[in-house]
Amino acid sequence: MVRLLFILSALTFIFQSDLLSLQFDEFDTILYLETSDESKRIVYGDANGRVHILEGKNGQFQEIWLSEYLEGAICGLYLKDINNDGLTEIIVFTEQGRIHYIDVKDHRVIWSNPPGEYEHFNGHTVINIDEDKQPEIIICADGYLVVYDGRDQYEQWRSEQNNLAAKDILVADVDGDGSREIVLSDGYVFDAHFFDLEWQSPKPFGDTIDLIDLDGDGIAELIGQFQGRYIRVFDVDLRREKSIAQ
Ligand SMILES: [Ca+2]
Ligand SMILES: [Ca+2]
Ligand SMILES: [Ca+2]
Ligand SMILES: [Ca+2]
Repeated sequence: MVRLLFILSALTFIFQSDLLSLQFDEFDTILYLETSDESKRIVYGDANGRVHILEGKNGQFQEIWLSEYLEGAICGLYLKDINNDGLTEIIVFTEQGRIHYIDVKDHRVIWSNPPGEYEHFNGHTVINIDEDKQPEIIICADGYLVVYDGRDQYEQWRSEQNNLAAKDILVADVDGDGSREIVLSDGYVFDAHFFDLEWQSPKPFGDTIDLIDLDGDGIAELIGQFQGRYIRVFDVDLRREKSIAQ
């Protein structure tokens, strides 16, 4: 455990060299926007259902745009070319099951999913997992794991399980077999291509999850954090929590 803490504090130190992006990485609803000129832009979503864009010059930030009410507390923001047209969009998730795409340049809402399509969103990620070039929206919605096409905007798969409550989702090859898995923080591991359930851990992985190869065997360990502090480490390839004695 001492070794783990040492490694984690060393990582924190390295990340601090890029303090601004570290701070934003910690939050699901704050983004740093690159601009072509000297200005810096920050996008954040608040608990009252609005997205704000701030612009900073010479170290001072002021709000240059405020969205309409987007129906539910903002629970996720991503910056991606979601519709594969060569331009980046801001993708917004709200707790009440709404998805909105906002144009980065003129701040128009260019698409929203229908009201009532979903009631509640939990964890989410946006990543390309299949053969079509646009990213997929992978989301824990109303207890299901849902894969939603980013460009054509339809539900392309949903899990049989209807009791999923993942607060965090990641997509990576977590067992070293060369193909990626969708990992849910509440302990489920699905194949990212065929969507088979590969493993259901008897314990949840954490509230938030990440990957670090702690033992240097070339396979990343899954790190789960609870309540912002307590850590569990899992070897997904061995389908067990990493034992302290090893
Ligand atoms: Ca686009
Ligand atoms: Ca795709
Ligand atoms: Ca794998
Ligand atoms: Ca490892």
